[in-house]
Amino acid sequence: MTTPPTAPTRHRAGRTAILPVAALAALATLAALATAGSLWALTGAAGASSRPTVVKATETDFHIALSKHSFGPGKYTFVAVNKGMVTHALEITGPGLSKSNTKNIEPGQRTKLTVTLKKGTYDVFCPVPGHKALGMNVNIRVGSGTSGSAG
Ligand SMILES: [Cu+2]
Repeated sequence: MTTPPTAPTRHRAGRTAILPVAALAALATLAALATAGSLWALTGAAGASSRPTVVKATETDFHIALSKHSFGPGKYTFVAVNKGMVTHALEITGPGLSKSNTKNIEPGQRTKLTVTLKKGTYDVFCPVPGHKALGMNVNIRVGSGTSGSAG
């Protein structure tokens, strides 16, 4: 007494079996294009989400002043501005960083340095010989979002 509800779909299944080879080739091309398109979209999205935070590092003789004091993990672009009378540069050392430094910055010039900071303590200093000892040295602590009290 019961009639199977899926009976009409059998006709469609029969038709797909006689699709020409050309149509199958077209489908394969479409699939390839779709894959390429989604990959492109993924890389595009990743690039937009990792826009670095800009931190100004003003260098004088012999001090470094940062425009930001509370750091969370992420990408940062340090803009080192030499407002002193002698040549300076900027170097950052810490977790995950190796040889992250700018070239020499002449008085009045500025240079950018983009780094990815992880949780931990970093050293921001001037690598010109002698300058770090003269006071061009700032330690920054990268926390997990909550900023502690500055000692
Ligand atoms: Cu210096």
